[in-house]
Order: sequence, then C-alpha cells, then structure tokens
Amino acid sequence: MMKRGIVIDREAQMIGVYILDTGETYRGFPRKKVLKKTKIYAGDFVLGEIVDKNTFTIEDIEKRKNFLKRPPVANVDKVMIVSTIKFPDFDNFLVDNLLVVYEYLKSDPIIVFNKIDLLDEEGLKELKRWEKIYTDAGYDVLKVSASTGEGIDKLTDYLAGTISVFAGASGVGKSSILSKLIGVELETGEISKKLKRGRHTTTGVKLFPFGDKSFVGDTPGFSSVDALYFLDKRDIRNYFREFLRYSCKFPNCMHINEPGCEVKLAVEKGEISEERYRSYLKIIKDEN
Ligand SMILES: Nc1nc2c(ncn2[C@@H]2O[C@H](COP(=O)(O)OP(=O)(O)OP(=O)(O)O)[C@@H](O)[C@H]2O)c(=O)[nH]1
Ligand SMILES: [Mg+2]
Ligand SMILES: [Zn+2]
Repeated sequence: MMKRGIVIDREAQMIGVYILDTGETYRGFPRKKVLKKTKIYAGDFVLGEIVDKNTFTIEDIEKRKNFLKRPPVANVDKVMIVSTIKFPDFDNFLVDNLLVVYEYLKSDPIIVFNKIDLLDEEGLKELKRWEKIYTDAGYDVLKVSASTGEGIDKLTDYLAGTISVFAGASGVGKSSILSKLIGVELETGEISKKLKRGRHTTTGVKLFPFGDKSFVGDTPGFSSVDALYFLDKRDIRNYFREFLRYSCKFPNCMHINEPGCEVKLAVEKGEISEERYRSYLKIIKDEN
C-alpha cells in the first residue's frame, strides 16, 4: 500500500523517512526513476511502500513549495528569526537584513524574542516597543524563554502542522528553543553534541517531529547576512513588507528623496517606523 512520508533525516547516503499517519520511521531507498528526476532533501514529501520493518522504497517525490539553501530544507513554512532584547543586545539591523533575505526566499519569516526571563522593567518596555514595530510592519512576533519555558506552548501551537527552521545571531538561544520544542532536556553544550551525533558531513540535516504534526530543523540558517549579497539594491524595497502598502508618484521610487514619495511621508507621519526606514537606508547604503 502506498504511504506518504516526510524526509526527516538527510545525510550523504542516508534518507530517514517519517510516515505521516503512524509516526514510524524507516530508511528510505529511492527508485532509480526518482533519483533521475530530482535530488532528495529534508522536508521533501515522499510516496512509497514499506517493504520491511526498516525499509521504505521511495516511488515518488511531491512537488516542493520552496527550497531553502541555508539550511538545505524543502517545503519550509516558517523561519524563526530568534533575537533577544538583552544578552545579547537586540540588533535590529541584523533582523531587518534577515527579514529581507528570508522574505526574498519565500519562506515566511517570523520573529521570536527569547530570554524574556532576563528582562527588567526597562527591558520589558523595550521588548514591547520592538514588538509593536514588527507587528505594525506585518510580522508575527512571539515571546519565549527557553529557560523557564514561558511561551513555548504558544510557539508550539503556532507552528502546528508546519516545517520550520531557525535563523539568528549566535548565543540568542536557537538550540535551547529547539530542545524545549522537542522536549530534550539537556545542557546546551550537550544538546548540540547529541543533536550532531553521527553526523559525518556538514550537509546533513535532521528535522525533529514535535507537537501536532510539526517538524523543526536542527541546522540553523544565517546568523548574519548582508541582503545585498542576494538582491540588487533596487529590489530591497520590495521586501520591506510595510512599504508595499504605499504607491509613490514614481513607480521606481527608491524612497530616498524623490518627490511624491509616499513611503517617506508615511515615516514622517509615524505610520512606518523610523528604525525600519533607517535599516532600509543602511542596507542600500544611503545613510545621509
Ligand atoms: N536566561 C536565559 N538563558 C538562555 C535562554 N535561552 C538560552 N539561554 C542561554 O543562552 C546561551 C546560548 O544559547 P544557545 O541555545 O546555545 O544559543 P544559539 O542561538 O543556539 O547559539 P549558536 O549555536 O552559537 O548560534 C546558553 O548559555 C543558554 O543556556 C533563555 O530563555 N533565558
Ligand atoms: Mg546553537
Ligand atoms: Zn517612495
């Protein structure tokens, strides 16, 4: 009988398949005709047959909705851009670059603020301020603490039925959130050891099943990035979500100093945040 599965383990010679209706895992062996057609990535939905208690023959691969190169995962529904207000200090320029790049890669970035347990009154105010800025810009914002577990259930519900991966600076708590989501309680150093165990190549990716048919990747995406590496300076404006609500006098308006620029007017009126606009100018290197 044909079964539908998802590739959750992908290394050099290894394809691990998770059968969606039972949650059992098998080693997948693609037919030649499948290999001829395409490569196989973590996140791929596959159709095939269980031939014995370890073996699943892959007869077909479903069309991908997207493919993220970094990390190499197919069918990514959400990229969690993890940040902190403190420890380390919030870096909005990094977040804005990541938002542009993952938006461009069609992978629906969201913002996850971690380490909220470390915030005093002033820190919480700062969190609220940034939360409003990104919500107004059109992004979903979630707040968690991987230490106390606060917000983890909400994040789990939010991610129900999705394939997601992490991005964000070093030390913000990506591995810690991953271990909370999948329920592996270990010291962070050990977690990374355990999660990386048996990995022989740097290209290997695992997806961990959790919650309600959700899968999260163990290999983080970018920790820092320059959007200009991916996109032409002139295209950056198309990946600031809130800019797209406005039509300027000139369709090719760069929103710098042009007459009839509705985006600049929206910044002056406070409809678009100064911080986001400044990031935009900094990304396209027009900071004066
Ligand atoms: N207080 C507090 N500490 C946290 C929290 N989340 C993570 N940490 C700590 O922050 C440090 C970094 O966490 P990691 O999970 O390793 O961060 P990471 O984003 O995976 O870092 P890289 O792997 O270097 O990119 C560790 O010492 C964690 O124990 C949190 O919610 N609250
Ligand atoms: Mg990590
Ligand atoms: Zn404009």
